[in-house]
Amino acid sequence: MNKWLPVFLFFFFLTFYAKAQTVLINLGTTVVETSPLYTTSDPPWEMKYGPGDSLWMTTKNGKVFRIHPTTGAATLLLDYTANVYTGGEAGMLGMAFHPDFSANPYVYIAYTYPNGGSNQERLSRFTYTGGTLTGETILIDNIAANTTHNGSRLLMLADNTLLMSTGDAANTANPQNMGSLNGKILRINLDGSIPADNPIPGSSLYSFGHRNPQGLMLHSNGKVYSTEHGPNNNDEFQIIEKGRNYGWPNVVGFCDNDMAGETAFCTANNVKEPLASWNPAPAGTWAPSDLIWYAHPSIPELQNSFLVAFLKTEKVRSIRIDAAGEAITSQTDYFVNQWGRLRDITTGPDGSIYIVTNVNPYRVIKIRATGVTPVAISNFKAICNQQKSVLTWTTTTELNNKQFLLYSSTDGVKYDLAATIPSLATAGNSNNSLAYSYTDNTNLSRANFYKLINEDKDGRKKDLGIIASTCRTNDQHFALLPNPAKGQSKLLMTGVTTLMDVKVYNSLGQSVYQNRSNGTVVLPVSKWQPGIYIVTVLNNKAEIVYKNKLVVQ
Ligand SMILES: [Ca+2]
Ligand SMILES: [Ca+2]
Ligand SMILES: [Ca+2]
Repeated sequence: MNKWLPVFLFFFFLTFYAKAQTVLINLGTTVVETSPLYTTSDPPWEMKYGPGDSLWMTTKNGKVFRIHPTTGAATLLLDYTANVYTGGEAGMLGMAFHPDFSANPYVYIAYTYPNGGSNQERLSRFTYTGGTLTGETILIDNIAANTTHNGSRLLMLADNTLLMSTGDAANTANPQNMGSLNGKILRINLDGSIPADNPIPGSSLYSFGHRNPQGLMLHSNGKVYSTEHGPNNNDEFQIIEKGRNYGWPNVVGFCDNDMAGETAFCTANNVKEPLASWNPAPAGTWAPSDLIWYAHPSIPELQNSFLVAFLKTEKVRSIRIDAAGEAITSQTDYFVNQWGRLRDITTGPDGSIYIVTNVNPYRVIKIRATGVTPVAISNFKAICNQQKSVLTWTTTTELNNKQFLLYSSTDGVKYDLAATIPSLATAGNSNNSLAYSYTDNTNLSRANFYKLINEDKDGRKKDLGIIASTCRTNDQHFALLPNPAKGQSKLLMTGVTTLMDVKVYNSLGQSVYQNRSNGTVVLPVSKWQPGIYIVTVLNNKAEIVYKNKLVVQ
């Protein structure tokens, strides 16, 4: 059973801003500015917003950089390129910081290294001092490494223990083998010792049955969430619990027998199922890398959701969960095919989001909310010119705009579409003021109301306001109420001093009613067949001063 809710793919448009390479993207009600902060030929792997209000980044070839989150200035803190094994997906990978960094300036790093004829992975602690990382202390060693499936995400927990994910190192015998450190999530104290409350005394094993988890995050609800690469299907999003079996290689995704024997194995081993198991059609994987929880209000479209960066599908998925944090309520994709493969994602205290790409030249992309409204207008006005309403407005910005919908109403309550006015902006995008004018050719001798709505190219609509135009002849005002009418309708005349001829015609042009009045005329609608009638009022020069359709039901 596929448990996840439908995915809503949004198509985003771009427009180039004055600043080179800065791209504005309309997420709905929020326009974000995206710009490359840092570009490098060193392939980034882990990026975290960390101590010193900086971005800290490992690169697969064995370097650690600190990057200024505004200027993009980068400082090389560690060059371990001579010590790191970088075959395939291996290299310098996950990183975490001591929670009390000012007192204990420790940076924890997982990397793979050549060891005789084989390749292995370790977790080490470095000390940040004088702008460099020095004094390596090995905390866990001799984890099998391979060109694929090296896990290596690090996550600091609130109880000052550290989680490290390990992959199966392309050996499916590892994850269910309690004697192997591979295909696991490991948990240690910050000095490398084994926490007393680990599930197996004296062992760093925390959970097992993993294939290649490369996303780990701690939610404020206390739960640890993880993404994991599936084989050629069933990428997973799940909650990591102490001592649980996550099924690999006997189970992929849910315990649903899409691979033979899953339910029996799940029952026998108390397998923890994922919250989502992604199976793109017709077949394949999306390849999730790391994930964060985005709580900042500056981008409401993303606020209070997980953001997962994907490699193969080149997108960020926003995942919302229920109050208990145990079920997914919605999933929406953003930034699809915007920057190529995405290796990691992090966020800073001001709500900026940083993404590292997995395409050379590798880039750190900064995403932040702007004050820009997707479509903003000023000076929405209506005047009456020769009994016709002339509406004008000016756009101050247009992003992804398709058209304006102009609705008309005689009473300010019921509105009907009067016109669609296409955007004047090239491709719907403009940062210049554009002037719009529209004349309603309806002959008016009364007040009329107009509502303006903008519709963008993705079908999103935004109400831009309501305005009234007043067309009166000598301050005379006429109204038919109700209209449509059943049984009775009144013609109201105000400001009329001289007697007027009131004439009503049916749809064949035959006169059905005639009267002379300068006040209220009760029309004998109950005597008329249902249909459309024309009500006219003529002054003493036989000029039509009012003409309107009356619908009799
Ligand atoms: Ca990360
Ligand atoms: Ca699993
Ligand atoms: Ca399954």
